[in-house]
Amino acid sequence: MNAANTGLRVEILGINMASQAEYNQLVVDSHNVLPWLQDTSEQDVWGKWRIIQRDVVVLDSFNRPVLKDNLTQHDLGQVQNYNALKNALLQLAVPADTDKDGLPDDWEYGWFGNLAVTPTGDEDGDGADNLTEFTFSSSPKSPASLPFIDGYLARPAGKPALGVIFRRFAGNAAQFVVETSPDLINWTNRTSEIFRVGTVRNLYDGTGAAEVRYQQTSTAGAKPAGFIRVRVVSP
Ligand SMILES: [Ca+2]
Ligand SMILES: [Ca+2]
Ligand SMILES: [Ca+2]
Repeated sequence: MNAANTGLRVEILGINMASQAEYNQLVVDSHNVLPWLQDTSEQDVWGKWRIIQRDVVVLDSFNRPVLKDNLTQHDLGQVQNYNALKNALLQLAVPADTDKDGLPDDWEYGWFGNLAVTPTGDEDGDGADNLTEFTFSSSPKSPASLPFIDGYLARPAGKPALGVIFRRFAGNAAQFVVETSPDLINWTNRTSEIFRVGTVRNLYDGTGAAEVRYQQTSTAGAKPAGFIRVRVVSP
């Protein structure tokens, strides 16, 4: 789903039962394409979510379980079962914003329990407004939690190249354009100058945060000066 609909930010992963670790190799050998996690008796995800074999648990963008389906009872080979699960995933992948203020409902409810907060508000007084805290997936209730963005210097082929790493909300309520410039005047996001390193990595820490890394190509890095900026635009 994620590979086919990159704009939807649907992530699907498998969680093996704690006592069934011996079957992991079987899953690997069967060319499983899903990220595959092993539950443990300490974590007890199966127990906490009351999972039985072949359950599908759908989480919202705050990692809260909102729907459960069982693929033995509802065989996906039946078109109505397939469509029901697909439609539920599609619906949840688009965050609702009832008051149309740019902050998704589940984010507002998750942090504040209501829809009364505003994008320009700064409830924790840390200088980052709520829209910025949401966009970069920091906590709007903790002044110690600020949008995380950091630079680094890489050396592809022995030449210096600037990189940036930042955290973002994993949902698709905002688009991030990362650009580089040799002079702070002319900016570009051409892949000949800057590229994403690896994939967007969901942290699965309950905040909906994902981490992403961009880096100048050796072409951009070879210029006398270089800068990177992260620009956020509405989708
Ligand atoms: Ca809202
Ligand atoms: Ca704040
Ligand atoms: Ca904060």
